[in-house]
Amino acid sequence: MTGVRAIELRLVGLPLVRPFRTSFGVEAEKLCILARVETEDAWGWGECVTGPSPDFSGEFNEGAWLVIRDFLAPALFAAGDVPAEDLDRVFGGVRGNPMAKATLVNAVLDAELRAAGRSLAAFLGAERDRVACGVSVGIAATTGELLDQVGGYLAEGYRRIKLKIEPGIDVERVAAVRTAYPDIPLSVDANAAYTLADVDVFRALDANDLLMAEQPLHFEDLLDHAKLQAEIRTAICLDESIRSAADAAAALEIGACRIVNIKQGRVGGLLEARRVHDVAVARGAPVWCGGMLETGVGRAANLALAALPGFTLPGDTSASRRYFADDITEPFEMAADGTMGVPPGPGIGVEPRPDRLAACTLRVERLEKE
Ligand code: SMG
Ligand code: MG
Repeated sequence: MTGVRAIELRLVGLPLVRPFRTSFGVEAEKLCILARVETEDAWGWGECVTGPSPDFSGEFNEGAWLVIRDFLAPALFAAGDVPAEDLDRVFGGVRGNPMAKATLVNAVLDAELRAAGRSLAAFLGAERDRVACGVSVGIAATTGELLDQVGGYLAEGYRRIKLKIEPGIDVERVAAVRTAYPDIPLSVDANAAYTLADVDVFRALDANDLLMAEQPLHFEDLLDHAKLQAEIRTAICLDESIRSAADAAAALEIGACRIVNIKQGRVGGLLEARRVHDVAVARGAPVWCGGMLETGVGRAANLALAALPGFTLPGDTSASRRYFADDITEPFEMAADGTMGVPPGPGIGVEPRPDRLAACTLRVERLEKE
């Protein structure tokens, strides 16, 4: 491949079909950055998983835009003809900012694979052409509403239900869903809303035969997670705490979790995501593919990743329509058996539809190699 000669950054906005409430806030609209890199041979797409505010992580859209424009893009242009595998080194002078880095790593990888006519799934080492899908259910206004939503998703075929929880909206809600559906694979996600003082909440949740409790405590506190894991039967899964393969190794080593949620955007891109997978597999820990309400661009990348052999649990790889009435790409649809096909085409296998891209774009900036 030849080097990247231009990058088009684009802020896009899409309404969500229903507001998504987590322990840190409510989102009614999807706002994110899409990057398109151009080389002599091809172009490639990357979606940034940041949102409008630094809540899920310290990164956010406007910050990521500046990090890409002022630091990562100049480094990429200066690097010349380098494969995506070398971008860790190229971006090594920029600390942190894995979500901004992932945007370009994934876009360059997509361009490389399109030029080579190879699918992302094949490149990553996928062993399946369909993946099992779960769904993440936001905090509902009432238990009745929650049960309605869960019932609807189960009727669509979702193979695992994840309930968002927060202090005060937890044990009773989860028990109500478990009572209504005694046999479904069920998990909870706290998005770091609890402390060790809440151990009794997690002991009570133990009665619900949960697959896992995701990110119960502070995102920087592996030790407290290890202490909590020692006190409860339910497996802890870490999400926000895992920003790299090194984090995953540390967390598994000290018993801070037994399961890892892999979000390629959170760990700096698809290549580091594969390393997180490898670390977990080597330690016998199951992994699954997380989601950040991605448009079809990011969803396609997630599906390829979720097809790796260590992804043994259903991911937050839901159908486009769980979030968007009209996605930017052709919509991803889930079959009635709760599985979704992995795109077989070159690179991520999909691209934004020009009319939808134009309709969703709020701002564009073109960066060119001098
Ligand atoms: O893409 O279906 C999805 C979202 C799944 O719950 C989901 N993601 O903590 O795992 C998580 C949340 C973070 C999203 S809020 C920005
Ligand atoms: Mg999570």
